[in-house]
Amino acid sequence: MDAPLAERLDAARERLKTDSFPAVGRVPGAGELVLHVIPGSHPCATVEAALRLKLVRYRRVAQLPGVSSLQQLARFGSRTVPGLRIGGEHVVGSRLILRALDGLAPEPPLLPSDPSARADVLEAERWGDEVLQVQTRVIAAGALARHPEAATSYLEGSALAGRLPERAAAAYIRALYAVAPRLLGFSTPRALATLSERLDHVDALIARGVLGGARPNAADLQVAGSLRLLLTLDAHRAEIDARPGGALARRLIPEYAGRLPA
Ligand SMILES: N[C@@H](CCC(=O)N[C@@H](CS)C(=O)NCC(=O)O)C(=O)O
Repeated sequence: MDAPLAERLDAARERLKTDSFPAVGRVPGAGELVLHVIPGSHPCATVEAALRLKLVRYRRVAQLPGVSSLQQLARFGSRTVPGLRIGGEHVVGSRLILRALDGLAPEPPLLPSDPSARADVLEAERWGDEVLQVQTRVIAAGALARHPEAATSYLEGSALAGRLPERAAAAYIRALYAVAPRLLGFSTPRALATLSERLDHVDALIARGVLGGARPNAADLQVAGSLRLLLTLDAHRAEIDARPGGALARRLIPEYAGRLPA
């Protein structure tokens, strides 16, 4: 690995540490890029959009929710996806992966060079991860618990498509999402009650020029992942499509498998 790349990645990790960023990661070397995802996962969609933007080739490993947590613990030492393997090195967490990608493939950069614009984008990205992403997960999990039969629609186009009988998949998802929200302390009603406020915040960030510029940044991608997942929910599609945030999400992530009835 060349020195400037190692330095950039070290600097990224230091900054994320002081931001008390929860994910873990190791500085990647060179080699094949393998992205571990759960089909339908919004932070995974964020990372895939970044890889597309940078024209970086990667191999995608699709994992089932639930089982994925154990696979990730074993492979990455951390439960969640997205996880990116670069040669023998591992990076977990959408924000940390985007920092690593900027180190590996600097063009186009996902953070502005102007310090004040950069600070705004990093703060919007943090909010997109810690607030909007979490809330989107709660809303989508609640909808899946009510409509487990729709779960296989999220597998379309992935290596898992057609590999699970529909009824078995529905029973598995029903059981998983009956316990997961409680284990993780999810409250779907609370998440739904403040969704419009969150969408207003996205639109305000677009109006301020932090999001939605001609050159997509890390916060655009983080927010787009969540809004794009919400656009697959019949209950929220119209409200989001009527907003600038909806257009941004569709521009950055044109395709997103899956559909959940209202
Ligand atoms: N903020 C993290 C969150 C990742 C996350 O929670 N991913 C979910 C899928 S959307 C997951 O892997 N959940 C499995 C688990 O919590 O065990 C990121 O952006 O990478």
